[in-house]
Amino acid sequence: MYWEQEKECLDRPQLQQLQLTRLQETLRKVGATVPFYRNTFSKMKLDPGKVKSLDDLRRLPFTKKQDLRDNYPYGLFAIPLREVVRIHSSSGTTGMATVVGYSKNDIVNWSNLVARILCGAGVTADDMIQIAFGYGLFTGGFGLHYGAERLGASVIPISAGNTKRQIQIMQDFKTTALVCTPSYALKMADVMMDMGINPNGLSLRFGLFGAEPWSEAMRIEINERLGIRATDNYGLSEILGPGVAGECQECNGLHVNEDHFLIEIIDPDSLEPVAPGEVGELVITTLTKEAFPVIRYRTRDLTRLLPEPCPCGRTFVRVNRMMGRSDDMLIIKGVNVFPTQIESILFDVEGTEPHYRLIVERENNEDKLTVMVEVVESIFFDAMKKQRALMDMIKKKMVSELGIGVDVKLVEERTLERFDGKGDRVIDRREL
Ligand code: DLL
Repeated sequence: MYWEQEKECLDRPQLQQLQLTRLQETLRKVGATVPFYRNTFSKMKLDPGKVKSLDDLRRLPFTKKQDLRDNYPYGLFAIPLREVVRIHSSSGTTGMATVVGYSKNDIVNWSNLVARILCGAGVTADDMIQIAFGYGLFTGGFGLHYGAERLGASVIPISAGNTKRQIQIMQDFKTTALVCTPSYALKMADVMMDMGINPNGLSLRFGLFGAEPWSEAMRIEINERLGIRATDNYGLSEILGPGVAGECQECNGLHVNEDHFLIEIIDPDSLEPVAPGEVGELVITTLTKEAFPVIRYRTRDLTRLLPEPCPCGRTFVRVNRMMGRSDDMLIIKGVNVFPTQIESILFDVEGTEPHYRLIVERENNEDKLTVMVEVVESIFFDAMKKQRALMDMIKKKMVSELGIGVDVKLVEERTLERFDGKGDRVIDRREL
């Protein structure tokens, strides 16, 4: 099922030609209208008019989050404010907020791209979509909302939070597709249990989850508990919001909307491209954005290309689910560890619940990682022996799969805080 088959299945040479034309146009525009780009190009003695192939992209400068902050709020806009019809802003969890804008045409493209992702995931105009992302400056709520309407589906714009009401509405309004963060989907599954509602009795069939990293193990958990098929979709405010990439029904990597975005995967240290299939930082250049075009944006998100053709027939390249952001990477005793790796290990252990926290401390100049994980009631109240066996098993798995020793603390079900939006499972006390 395609939303725009003629585009999503373009053959490579045609797609590359389209990308090149759009890249040239974008460079011409930012060179003419955005002082930041004009100055950077001239400092590097770069004539954007001389970009004649997609490979020339590598000569262009990167744009970083700091550049957006330095130009707060409107310095990087490429059109006059009076032509801007929407403003969004990133949450600013890692520092000062950044501001992005959209022209009328940008909103049309954005809606189309999100509709594409919904359609790729199997959602149709017949679906009833409950959007449990926050509506507001965050791009999740409005982005998915416009995309769902564009598809012709029915939208329930409930926004995030008030979980019992979400579930009541899901039941009464016969929601077929749930849109939120994977963390919130897990919380909903818990609350459903508390309310005595069997998810199999609901009309729910699809879950479209994104806005934060999650593991394959978490997908399986959500699918089983909610009786749905969960797909992953990715995006970021600086580039568009949701709509940059999404999984098709193969559920094996996210197709990048390559007619609108040019991607590279680079080594974050050398800034050179990694070998195809190697993990690196995703870098994105927008090809059609009018209000807020960005050249070679360093997302900090780590992934790898899946270069094999997808059985679905789309030719847009797939990237593997994000491992996390480079800022999320924990360095424990010199070993690099991503929270999603720990999540995968924990979710595979019988007797644990899919809720955990990672606490990093420094004791006697040594890093110490404590994994707090909820366990099922039968184990928590069971003999010490069983608890000890479970703790030992988790420790052993961590050593063999990650190469680090960890402390494990088993906690009672429902003791760790749940999340309505993006989850935050790491407490790093080392800098305190
Ligand atoms: O989270 C946009 C979005 C909304 C995407 C709804 C998908 C669905 P920001 O708040 O700017 O925008 O955060 C962007 O979130 O750089 C990633 O680190 C992370 N992220 C987003 N989607 C995924 C995903 C929205 N599917 C930042 N997997 C990005 C992993 C994700 N991380």
